[in-house]
Amino acid sequence: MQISELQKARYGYKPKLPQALSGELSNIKVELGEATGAVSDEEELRQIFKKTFGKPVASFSAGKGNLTSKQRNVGVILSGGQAPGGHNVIAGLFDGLKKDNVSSRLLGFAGGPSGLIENKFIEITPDLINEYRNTGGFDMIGSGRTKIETKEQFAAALETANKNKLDAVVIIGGDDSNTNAALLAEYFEEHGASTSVIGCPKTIDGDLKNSYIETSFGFDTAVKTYSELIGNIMRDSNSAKKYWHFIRLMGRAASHIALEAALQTHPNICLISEEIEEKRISLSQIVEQFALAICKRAEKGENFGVALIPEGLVEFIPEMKKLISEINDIIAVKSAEFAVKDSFEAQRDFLQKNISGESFAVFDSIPLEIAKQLLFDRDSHGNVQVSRIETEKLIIGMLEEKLKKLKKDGVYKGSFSALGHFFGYEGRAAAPSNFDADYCYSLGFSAFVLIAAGLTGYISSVRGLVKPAERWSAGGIPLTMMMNLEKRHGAKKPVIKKALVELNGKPFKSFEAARDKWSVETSFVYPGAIQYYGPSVVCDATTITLRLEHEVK
Ligand code: FBP
Repeated sequence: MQISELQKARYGYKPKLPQALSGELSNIKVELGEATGAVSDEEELRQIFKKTFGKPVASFSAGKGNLTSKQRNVGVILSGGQAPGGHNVIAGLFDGLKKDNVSSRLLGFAGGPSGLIENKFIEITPDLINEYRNTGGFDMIGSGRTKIETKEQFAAALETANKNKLDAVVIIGGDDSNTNAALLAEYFEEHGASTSVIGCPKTIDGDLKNSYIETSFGFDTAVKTYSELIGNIMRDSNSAKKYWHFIRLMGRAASHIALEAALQTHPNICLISEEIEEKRISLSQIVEQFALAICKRAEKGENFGVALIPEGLVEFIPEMKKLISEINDIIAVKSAEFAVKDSFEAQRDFLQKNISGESFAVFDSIPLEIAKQLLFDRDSHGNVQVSRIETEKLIIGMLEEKLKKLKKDGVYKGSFSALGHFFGYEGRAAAPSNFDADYCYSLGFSAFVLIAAGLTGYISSVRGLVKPAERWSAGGIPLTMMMNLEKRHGAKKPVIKKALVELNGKPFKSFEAARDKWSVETSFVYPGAIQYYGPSVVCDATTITLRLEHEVK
């Protein structure tokens, strides 16, 4: 592998740790608080998690230490989509383990949770970890979306843990993977295993957050990368003054990425899926909103602009949501029958017979390419893969029709040339910002401290993130504390509650207050590339979302 000069320089970056974790291990004191509850459905959850429900919140401080020091074998798993900083979580965990006992071993399970089930791993050595410090991607050990759900899979995971004499398994993942971590912790306890399970909050989508998890790692870097690209497009658009750019941004369900990118760059339009759902705005109303802004700008002679569209939008537009849910259900129930429909026409006939007339009319009204994308393979949870649905093209197509009509009616006199973009994968594996490099390293180190404190069923929690890293506070919270019951495939299941954009939260309110101005005036901001070296105010800044949600005035 050829290594760039920047990457070589980044190998030398020393991630910052909260003060409580930066001294001798013998000076780390773990304190346990009161017993905890859950988001809701406490009684049912208590029955499901008989051994692990209700544990106390753990916090770390500098003082007379109470960690157990010994040689340990620990396994680590990267689960789900890539997020910048994953390698630093592993580095923090590795350094904690080795600082305690150089003979401790860290096994990286290959390709996600399936590595644990199939006992496939590589041992993480000092040379290997040094090659990946402060780098993006998950390529050191790979990732995957396998869910540990069958009895056989749980038993195989236990067998791997026993065979390798694992003291702990650390699962680095999003809401689903951490739900899985909670179930695994319970299973290990139930079977008298001496392996603990610790989670770490990962996902660029930013939807794994609550009062103890201020942000998931990777969000900061991914959104800064997208904002740089959006800013570049804005500058191009403002130079040539001839294109409207429609940019779809990743975020499978929540619109946190689109909202933060809007706060960073001030686009003419940014849709927020949660608002579309709450106000029950239809697809044609969305197109009307777009057309209005385009007409107003055209009146000022500005036939260009930039619009941001969250990836998950289609599932939040009421009529599309209904259509997708009916398609998901019928494909799940009649999977064998659907699988043999080998042409779009055959699939369309199948839908006509099996979904409501209302939803079929919606299906038939959308452009053919998009209709085909709605029928692509489902993910492992039976959901449509929104990253493969080109919503920006859907909106551009409908807008072209609408503007043609408005022109005919003499309402619109401008010219409309549109370009579509999708920013997703290019931000997920970016080299972590200083914030993510520090945050991830601290999360990994905290995971080690939770293990050394003999805890299981916890997620690593680092807080106070708008302060300098040295003043962050670290600890762990019980995974069950973030849970409730939700309906999945017809049955109620314990899950970690997804944090969507709150319409009364400060980030949305701040966007709402500015968006009318942005829609007509050219108010673009060009954030530029992530800076690793230079003044702290530039290099260590967090996201605007974090600042608005947590900054103490
Ligand atoms: P995680 O929730 O696993 O972090 O992944 C999120 C995400 O990056 C979404 O933004 C996107 O919709 C999805 O992954 C794409 O999935 P895949 O990697 O399977 O194409």
